[in-house]
Amino acid sequence: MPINRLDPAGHLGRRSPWTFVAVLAVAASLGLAACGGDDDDDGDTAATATEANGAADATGAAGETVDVTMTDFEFDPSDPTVKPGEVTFDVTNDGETLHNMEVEGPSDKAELPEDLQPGDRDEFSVDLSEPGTYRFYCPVGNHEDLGMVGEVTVRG
Ligand SMILES: [Cu+2]
Repeated sequence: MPINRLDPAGHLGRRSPWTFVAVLAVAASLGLAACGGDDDDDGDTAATATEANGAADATGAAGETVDVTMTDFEFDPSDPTVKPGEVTFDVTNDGETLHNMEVEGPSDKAELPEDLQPGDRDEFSVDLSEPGTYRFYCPVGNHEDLGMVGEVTVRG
């Protein structure tokens, strides 16, 4: 009887240290997890920044938009700077004749789907995921020669 009582006590006695070790192990792993969590947070911050850039590269929705005003015969701004990605040009014709805007991107050209009537506004997107400087101009008539040219700089 006393032995039976001692035995459960002994088990408990043996169990307790193990339980204590288990608690330590859990605490340690929680501590590690917490440290890991901090590391993950740092990693997430970097990953988020990378993802943001990746998203900008991959989708027009996340890309930069540049507002451009066309007059007779200039672009304003004529030298915008953007982040790499799919860039949208939101273009307004404040001139008194038809204009358009064509960007010679690294992989392809892009322009407004139709020449803009005076007072009209439209937008188009172009893949500018490669850093560099890309020319744009008005393809209507001789507007290019009249000064409707510009350069968009894509930051590296
Ligand atoms: Cu023009």
